[in-house]
Amino acid sequence: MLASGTQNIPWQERPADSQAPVWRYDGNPVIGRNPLPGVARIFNSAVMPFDGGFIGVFRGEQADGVPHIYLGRSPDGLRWTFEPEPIPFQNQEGEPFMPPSAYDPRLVKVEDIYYIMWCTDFYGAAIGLAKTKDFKTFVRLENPFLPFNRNAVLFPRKMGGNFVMLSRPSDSGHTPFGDIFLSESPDLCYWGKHRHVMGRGSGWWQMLKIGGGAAPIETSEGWLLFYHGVVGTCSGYVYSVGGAILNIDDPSVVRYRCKNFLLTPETWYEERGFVPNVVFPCATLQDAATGRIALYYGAADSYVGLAFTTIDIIMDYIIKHSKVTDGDTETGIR
Ligand code: BMA
Repeated sequence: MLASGTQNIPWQERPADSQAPVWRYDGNPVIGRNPLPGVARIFNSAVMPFDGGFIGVFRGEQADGVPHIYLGRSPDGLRWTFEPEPIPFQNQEGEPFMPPSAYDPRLVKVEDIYYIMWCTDFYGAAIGLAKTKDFKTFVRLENPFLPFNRNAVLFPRKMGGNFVMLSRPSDSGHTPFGDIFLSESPDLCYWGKHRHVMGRGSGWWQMLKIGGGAAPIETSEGWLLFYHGVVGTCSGYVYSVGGAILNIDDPSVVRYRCKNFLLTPETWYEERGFVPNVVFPCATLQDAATGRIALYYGAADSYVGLAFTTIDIIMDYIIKHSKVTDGDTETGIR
């Protein structure tokens, strides 16, 4: 059962002839090429219900090749309009404070504040963090971690009085390794109590590296996490979507982890693009009343795709095909 959610999320039933745990929207890609002047591609982006509709932070690849985060709004989660300029971040003194570049944003609401996490340039790839209450003023907070790190995502509520954030320590390049860790903070400034959550493995599609995806979803079985898993093939990396269920009180402990991918590149917009063979989950919308889940993912570093599942289908599938390792099930401190 889902702990919370919103109504009127985008939805399509699973095709009658399909047994897939996650199925694609038949109108994909939701966001195509050249979505606004000066932006060649939008992908790897996160959305959230807001003000009776939906709002999102979008990775916009500018025509000069530099990525920045653009704000988008939608009445239905499908048709998006974007602000023409990147989000104008400011520091805590109210002065402009733009990151040199910003990509792969996630968006999470904790209590009554919205937080944006992204991969920033902090003398190398690292996590950037900002907050907003109204999507008008965006205040940058301290960068949580030292370089190099990517794929940060906050849990949507505090645990034991602390914020909890997943991240994936990395290098500053294409990172041929990587496990998911979590860290806690009482104030979003000082971070500690670092724990290993899970490593690559259990399935060839995720044997090179993994990274957090959408904000974990609270369910009666634990935190449902959609993440990405990567394999290095003869012709490059292939990114798939994986699923795990983390212990609700101590999410460094993995209860179930699906040995099968949930979604892997197989359509033209996933296999063909700026970086072929990438499905990269960044956000979900969920409806607690119906159990419906809409999953937003980047496709081939070129498009935004949308897929669907239900809480019952996805939990059954993950539990039925679960294979956890000792590294997954331990608290993750050495
Ligand atoms: C990763 C990130 C993602 C990207 C992926 C595939 O390292 O940079 O933004 O989607 O590579 O290119």
